[in-house]
Amino acid sequence: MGGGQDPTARIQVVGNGPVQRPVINEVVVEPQRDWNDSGAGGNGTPFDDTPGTSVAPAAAVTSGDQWIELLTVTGSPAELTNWTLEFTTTAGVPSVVTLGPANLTTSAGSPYVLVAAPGDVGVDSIIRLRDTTNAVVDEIDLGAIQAVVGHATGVTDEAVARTPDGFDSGAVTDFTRKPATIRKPNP
Ligand SMILES: [Ca+2]
Ligand SMILES: [Ca+2]
Ligand SMILES: [Ca+2]
Repeated sequence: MGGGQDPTARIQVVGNGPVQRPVINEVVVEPQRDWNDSGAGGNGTPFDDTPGTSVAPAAAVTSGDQWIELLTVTGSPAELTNWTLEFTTTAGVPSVVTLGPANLTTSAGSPYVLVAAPGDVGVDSIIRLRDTTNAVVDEIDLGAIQAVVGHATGVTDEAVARTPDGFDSGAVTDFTRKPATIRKPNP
């Protein structure tokens, strides 16, 4: 927690700051919880706000529990269909995931759209969102962000999240470590 936590400054940023969509809003690439409900204690619906009860380190918490939350305009898969998400895997291999209804998790009435288990995202990867013309719509550099905010140490700092929610000035400092808020506004 640094000087950026001053509540007055935060209110000013919400009112005047750049908010554009879609953006990569929150990322969990060092999962601390069993988001895909592969172990005990979940509700049987993967990647909702009732994960399994296992907490890392645990056999049920793996790269299969990673997720990337996008804040969109419509919340519909149509907005992102045939867009791509690029990242580097933990093995250092470039990976491109083409988005569509099959790999986007949406919630009725919500602009938050989830890419669940995109595939072994390297913890210091650059993540890029490209539209159907291959233009980069958003890009985040986890290595640069984590050089500032550090790596996940537990459930209370599991996520790298835009703060305030959706805020995008292009700076590393748009992101802080937070408890995960999957498919919901960042606190
Ligand atoms: Ca799991
Ligand atoms: Ca669940
Ligand atoms: Ca969130």
